[in-house]
Amino acid sequence: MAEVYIGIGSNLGDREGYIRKSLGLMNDFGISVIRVSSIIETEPYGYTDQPPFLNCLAHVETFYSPLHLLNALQLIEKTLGRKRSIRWGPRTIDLDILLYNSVVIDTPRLKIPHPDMVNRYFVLKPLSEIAPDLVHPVLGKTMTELLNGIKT
Ligand code: A4P
Ligand code: MG
Repeated sequence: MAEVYIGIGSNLGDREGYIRKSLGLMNDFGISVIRVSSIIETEPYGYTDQPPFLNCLAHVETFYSPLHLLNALQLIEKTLGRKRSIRWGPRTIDLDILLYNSVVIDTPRLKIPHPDMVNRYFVLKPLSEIAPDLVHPVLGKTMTELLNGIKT
């Protein structure tokens, strides 16, 4: 059984509804949701000409391998009407694998830990809420330390 943290974001339509539905679909797909962080509203990061996001994070347990998990999450995104257009652009739902046990993967299709998570408030804030002492497998720092590192 793997311990996994999944970043969830939505900035189109009924944002909270899409987040709730994605959590229900994860459970249906054998991705057991253990805990969900608070939902926070954040300004768009990267491509900024788009509506604000609702972001949160789910701690899940699953028997899926990392690649199978990615496939399942992409199927859930598709089910909830996600259309891939511009990179970092608006979306009904975005499900990113942030951490999978202490696994490190660096392939074009899948990168774990998520390479940009350490720069993102909307990832580190909820991680610090539900897993403050969890250690980043590459950087060796806790989520709280990483969050403090990006505060100006
Ligand atoms: N991929 C590689 N590693 C992973 C991983 N760990 N988890 C690949 C999920 N997918 C991973 O993603 C493109 C490809 O990344 C996938 O096909 C998969 O094979 P995508 O979801 O199709 O496209 P994207 O989300 O537009 O691109 P990207 O680079 O994944 O963007 P992010 O990192 O998802 O960022 N601002 C705020 N405030 N809140 C947000 O949630 N999100 C984004 C998107 C930008 N700005 C934001 C937010
Ligand atoms: Mg994504």
